[in-house]
Amino acid sequence: MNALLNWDIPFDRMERLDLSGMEVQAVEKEGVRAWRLLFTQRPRDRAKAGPAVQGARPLPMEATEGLYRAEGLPPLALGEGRVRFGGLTLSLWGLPHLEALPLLRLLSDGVPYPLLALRFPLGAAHYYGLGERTGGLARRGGRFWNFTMDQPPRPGRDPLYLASPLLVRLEGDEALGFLLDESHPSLFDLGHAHPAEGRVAVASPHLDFYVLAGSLLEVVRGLTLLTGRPAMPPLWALGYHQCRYSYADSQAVREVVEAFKAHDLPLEAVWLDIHHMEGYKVFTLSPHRFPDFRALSEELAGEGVRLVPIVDPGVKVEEGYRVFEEGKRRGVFLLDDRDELLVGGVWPRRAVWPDFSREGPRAFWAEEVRRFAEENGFAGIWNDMNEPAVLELGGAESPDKALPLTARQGEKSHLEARNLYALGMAEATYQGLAALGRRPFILTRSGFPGIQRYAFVWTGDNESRHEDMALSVPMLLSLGLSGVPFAGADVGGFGQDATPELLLRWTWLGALYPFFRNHSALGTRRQEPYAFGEPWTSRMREALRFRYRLLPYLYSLAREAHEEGLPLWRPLFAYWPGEMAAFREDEFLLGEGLLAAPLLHQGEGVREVYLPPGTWWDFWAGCRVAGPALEQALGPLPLYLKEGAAIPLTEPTYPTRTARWPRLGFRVALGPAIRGRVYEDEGEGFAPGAWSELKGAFDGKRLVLAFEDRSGHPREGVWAEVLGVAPPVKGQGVLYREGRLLLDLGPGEAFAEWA
Ligand code: MIG
Repeated sequence: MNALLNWDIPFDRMERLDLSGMEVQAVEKEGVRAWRLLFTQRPRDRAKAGPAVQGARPLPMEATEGLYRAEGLPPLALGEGRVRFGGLTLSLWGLPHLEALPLLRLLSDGVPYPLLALRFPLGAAHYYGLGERTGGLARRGGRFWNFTMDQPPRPGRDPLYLASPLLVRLEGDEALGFLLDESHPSLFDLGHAHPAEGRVAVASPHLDFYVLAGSLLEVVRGLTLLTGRPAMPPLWALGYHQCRYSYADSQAVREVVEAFKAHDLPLEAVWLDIHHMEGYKVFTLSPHRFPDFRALSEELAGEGVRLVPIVDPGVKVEEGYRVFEEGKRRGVFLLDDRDELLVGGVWPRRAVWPDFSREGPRAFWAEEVRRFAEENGFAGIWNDMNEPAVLELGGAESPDKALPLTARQGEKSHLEARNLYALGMAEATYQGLAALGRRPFILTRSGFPGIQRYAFVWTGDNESRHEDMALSVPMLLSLGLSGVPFAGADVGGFGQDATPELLLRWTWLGALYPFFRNHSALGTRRQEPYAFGEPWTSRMREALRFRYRLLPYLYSLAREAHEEGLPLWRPLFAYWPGEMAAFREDEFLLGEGLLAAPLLHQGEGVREVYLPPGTWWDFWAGCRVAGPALEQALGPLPLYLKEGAAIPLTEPTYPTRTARWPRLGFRVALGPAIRGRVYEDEGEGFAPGAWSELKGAFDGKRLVLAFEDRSGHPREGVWAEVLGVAPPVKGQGVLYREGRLLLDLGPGEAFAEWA
């Protein structure tokens, strides 16, 4: 283990620090307001900005006798060695130089306190966030490191690939958001060392901390806007993806594409794992396995199928290999503490790592990405091993598969810059892809707050087990609460052999993942949706087609994430914080209107579903349930619509072309006020799109619906569909068939009346 992570931070040997050195600022970004507390021990850090928060501007504030006020923010009080804000009391602590690990002493410029900490009473609050973690959503009682590490999500493991020093505290219906904007390794201890106390420690000479207040979703939205809005993905990113370690040659890729076609299964992209390269050299293609690459990608493009290659950061050390030679000449690679190239072992054996913390190396990488994608027709890039992970150093295994923390990244040490490695790599990759004039699509394993500006995240090497499928629910919810709305777990499981039952369940759940990709490891049983033959293939097709029906809704939620920073998946307690049962972690809301209760356990045919207060409509059967209630639901994917919700759906067509749906069908759940909306655009590129809106009302007898179409494109039909109602006695634009009421919204309005 890395000495740093294995070190029990000696909280009891810390000294309480006087807060006179603490700088308080009120800041604003895109309408979000927060207090910023900045403690620095080196004058140069006073000008510090970021790494996650960029472009926040100071707000005018008043400070009298330690009381700070700024418009739109609850006041903050600083005094008696404490900071008080919205019911929270923080104190500041420092670990004296001599008490710290030699490594920290070495790398912290001899400041008096190379490790700083905040402490606060946990109170009766719930704690959420901290990104990708195992063990569920609730963080209380645990301790969590922020140190990017190539560690698969297994029970009890921490940290994992992505660092996220971002926490949400929820008490009643009031939330506080905390963002520790420091890339140095940090620890959030939420009642582990002491049951009543929260401790945030960072191995850094400065501590930069943001706090904001609001409802849970306001705070999440605020944290996301502070760290940057999620990029708007192209439509195809939300379709179905097929991956394997590895589809190792042209033949294998063609077979997959043909099988999807033959079985009438939708497919957006085939992913190329490390075997596409020549000798594991990034930005190369094996001439033996892919002799006709351009022809292959053009042929697939004709079928609406894209290719996404893996690009790892480790660059092979080899004379005559352009990326290595050119990179070396331009000084882009990480250096060791003696200023020599840092060489380590990863797939290509001897490799070096670009220093993405600097502008020059990012520009170099962006250029490689642009060329590689352009020449070969790649639609996106998949970044793996970007913690960065190293398998061997100096003939031995490196602790935690990490590079030495003393390695140099320009002015910074790897200790400081490590957690930002994937963020810098994604930024560079984004620039490279953006140069092609399309919306960049990147998938990353590692990250830091802000990663959502550039990339989707997947949760790494899970296994083909029901437990791993179930774990993906709180993991994705937590990523969403931590500002990363676009995420997915490997559907079917990466390691171990999938069974058809597991794959089917996971494919239904995956149909709701913000990112939907089936992936499996070298040597495991094949698990494409057709791999198990009938009747499985047909059942998988149903799940995949459901995903495609849902695309207008998913795409609209993606737009909402982009515009407002709200996650696609939301825990029930975001809306019902006063309900105990809303804290369960095996259900979630997709947007605001659709509640999902996936079947997550082996052999389970029926499950219990908690429905919060209000009226709910079974999405499939159309029956009405009055909440709060515990329902027994049957598979394959229990879903409920909230009263008044109107969810835009379409007919499943693939390959996807544009996010303009000539045929739209809103699934409507009756309620006094009905609201739905759909966002449409080209699904690609940068031309503006439009929100169209459905509004209506139901008073128990009369249902009126109006559709305002702002899309500007021709429609073949816009319908609203209501399940579980009796035939109406009167109406306009209505059709009734087998318990389903259809209202034709083509003319703009329709109504139905019952006696
Ligand atoms: O150590 O590229 O998480 O998705 O297939 C294995 C091979 C390296 C780890 C990734 C996985 C990928 C695999 N990679």
